[in-house]
Amino acid sequence: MRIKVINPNTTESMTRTIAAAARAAAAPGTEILAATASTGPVSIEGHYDEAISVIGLLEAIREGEQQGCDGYVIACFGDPGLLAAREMTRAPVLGIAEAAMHAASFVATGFSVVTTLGRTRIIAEHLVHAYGMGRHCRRVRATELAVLELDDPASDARRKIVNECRRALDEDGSGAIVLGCGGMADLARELTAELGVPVIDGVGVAVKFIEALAGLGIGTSKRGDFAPPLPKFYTGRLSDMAFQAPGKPSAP
Ligand code: 2AL
Repeated sequence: MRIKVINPNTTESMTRTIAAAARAAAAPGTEILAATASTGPVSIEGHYDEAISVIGLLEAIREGEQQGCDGYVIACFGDPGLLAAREMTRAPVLGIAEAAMHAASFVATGFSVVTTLGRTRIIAEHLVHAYGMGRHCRRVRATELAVLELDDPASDARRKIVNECRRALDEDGSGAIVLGCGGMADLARELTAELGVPVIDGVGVAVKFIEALAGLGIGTSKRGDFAPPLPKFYTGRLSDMAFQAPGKPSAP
């Protein structure tokens, strides 16, 4: 099985962290293709960043369809472009926020999300509601760390994340923690041991969920809104983003 794990920001070192977490989770027969968005912001910390990052993400999905991928993981906690990506493929596509929240709901009656900036906390709160996770998520907490601080070994990021996780356990009544950034993917196992509760990274669980879905032959429905994008011309700078159904000749 071949799973493509896409970092929608353009920071290669963060893709390496994400790829290592994906490979650590993958079954022996699973090949992980790790990809970095070819265009867009170096970190995704708001709605504007997300909107621009989706172009590189969708290009990586398009390439993945040529690479014979059996599933895709969107490795940014805002799950940017998730629904658009699902239109492009029959393979399952999971975002790390939805995967981590669902996993947390299986192992605790309540969880807290520990994320980066206050503004991304608000985005994560939107996702909690979009995914129907309001009954399970006790609170979304911000560490006020910038995404690229997670990628800087000299930063104080780990200590700040651990402290926020401890506050979540003390104050929120949560039984599990969801790590709210792709750049935190390397912390899940050691923080689980340190804190004594499940600390969940969405990259690892998304890989396992894709293995389960694809292994059972379950793909993205092509009925309704996840049907392939309608054939049409796109104009201007993004004209080459017009969707080409597999096997169809290109437009003149
Ligand atoms: C993210 C993430 O996971 N990667 C990125 O660039 N921004 N989202 C976040 N909440 O920090």
